[in-house]
Amino acid sequence: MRKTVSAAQAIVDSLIQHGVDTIFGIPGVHTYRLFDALYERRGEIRFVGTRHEQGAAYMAYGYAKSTGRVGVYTCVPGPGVLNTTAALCTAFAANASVLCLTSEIPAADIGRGFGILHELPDQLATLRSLTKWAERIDHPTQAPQIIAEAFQRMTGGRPGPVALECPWDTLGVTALTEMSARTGGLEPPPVDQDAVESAAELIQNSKKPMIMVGGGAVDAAAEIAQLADLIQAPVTAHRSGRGIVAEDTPYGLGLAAAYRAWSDTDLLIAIGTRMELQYLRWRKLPPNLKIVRVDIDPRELIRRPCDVGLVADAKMGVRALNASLRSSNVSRHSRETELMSLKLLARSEYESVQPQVAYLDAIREVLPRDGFFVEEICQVGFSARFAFPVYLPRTYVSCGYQDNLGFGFMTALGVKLANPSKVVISVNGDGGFMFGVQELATAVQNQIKLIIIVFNNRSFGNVLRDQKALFHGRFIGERLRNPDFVKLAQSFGAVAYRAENPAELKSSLTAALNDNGPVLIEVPSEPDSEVSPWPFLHPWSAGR
Ligand SMILES: Cc1ncc(C[n+]2csc(CCOP(=O)(O)OP(=O)(O)O)c2C)c(N)n1
Repeated sequence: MRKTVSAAQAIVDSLIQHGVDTIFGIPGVHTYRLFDALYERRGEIRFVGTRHEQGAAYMAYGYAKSTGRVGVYTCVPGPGVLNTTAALCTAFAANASVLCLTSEIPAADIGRGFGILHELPDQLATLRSLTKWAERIDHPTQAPQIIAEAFQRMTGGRPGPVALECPWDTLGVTALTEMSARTGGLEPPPVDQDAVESAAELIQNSKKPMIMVGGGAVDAAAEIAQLADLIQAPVTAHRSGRGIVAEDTPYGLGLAAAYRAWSDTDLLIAIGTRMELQYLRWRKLPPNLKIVRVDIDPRELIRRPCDVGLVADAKMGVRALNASLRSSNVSRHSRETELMSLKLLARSEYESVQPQVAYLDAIREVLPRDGFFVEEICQVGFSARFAFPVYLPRTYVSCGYQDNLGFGFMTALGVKLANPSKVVISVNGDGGFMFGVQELATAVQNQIKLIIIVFNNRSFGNVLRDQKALFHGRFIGERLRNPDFVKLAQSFGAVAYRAENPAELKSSLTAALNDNGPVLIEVPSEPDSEVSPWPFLHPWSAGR
């Protein structure tokens, strides 16, 4: 359909055509036209205003990461864009389809250094260095096609963030525009049957295979469960792949239990994962280990070579592998008893990581199976990576390898907005929570029923412990003087509780399920009162 529209109208129309129902952000003079176009379509696309651009970008990240759909935010150019870069690099790290929609100085002035409001030397180059793809929309007639391409790039192949900028004046330029653009995802690569047969052969020759799944495998849960059953292999994950196989079933192995099986493993089947856990954390590869990889991103097979590499969508690749194994009647003895006892052994080992494990148990008892847990860079968050069982794909939301302090609370708001009928719990340290504390206002204003736990040890606890252990107590920059978190949350208009121990946390969480709007629960403790979770995350450095 052709219409005379402004670039701003064409952009908003294209977003709606691609199914976008929510956009996070903050307006400014460069984007007024865009906001006016959003106002015209306010019945079809919801705008959620935030108190800082980083909040908008993290919310878009949480929206994308928890659903697999595209999360969209908008901000002014220059400082506005730069305020979102930690979230953009997180989206890149964790393969999330996030669209950054921004503006520019007037088109004819770009790159000329006049010193115009919010000017950067080369914003497009900056955005290109942080995303999978970035482009400028120079005219309304280009908007539908460029947005279609943006969606294709965000969701096709390995997902990732994309940025688009449309200059301040261009947003208001009108032209007769073809509104329907060619859309559609990228075709997945064809599955190479020869590679499938070679992988199947390695699998048949293995005695103790292990399957490692990452974020690239979240949509292949059924196929992976079949593979695990066929070859009696445990399935483990580090962060984004958690819950693909439920961790309360014999074959879903948390990383602490999986580490116990690692030295005997003779074949690693890595599906949609960088294998960061094995290469950077476990480090020591078992002698004679063979590796089969299934990955849609061919560059992965170059980064970390393997014995057989299958460039494929996880679902299609594993389905082909299963068919090949079935046709050769592979059959294995059950490893259920062995795997269940590994789980018990691991639990008895990490039981010592207190009080985090007791708090995580309390959260798990209250959070429904399909509820979301958003971790943080804090003692409870780190411990959750091995001590908080996950049951469904996408329900454990992490920031991938960036480990950027403060991402959690803001991300969790986006998770809750995208999954309004599900319970969402965000765990935070006092340090990380204060990175996004202003978004309590967004939570209250939009009645976002998120449960926020703040574990307040009055310190950057991880730094404190490191300085004590590695620098003989030469403490610097580790102590935090905090507000009263309960009063602070109440002053924003949120419900707030204080819980002094795991039992109190459990009852506060139970109460929170029935409260309206956001709830903050503060859990106070003394500095340096947590047992280190690191021996379970970096066992090589702890000599394990
Ligand atoms: C963006 C960013 N800044 C700094 C750090 C370094 N860092 C890692 S953990 C940590 C302390 C976290 O403190 P808090 O949130 O209070 O959690 P705790 O460790 O006390 O449980 C810091 C400063 C980081 N990972 N990311």
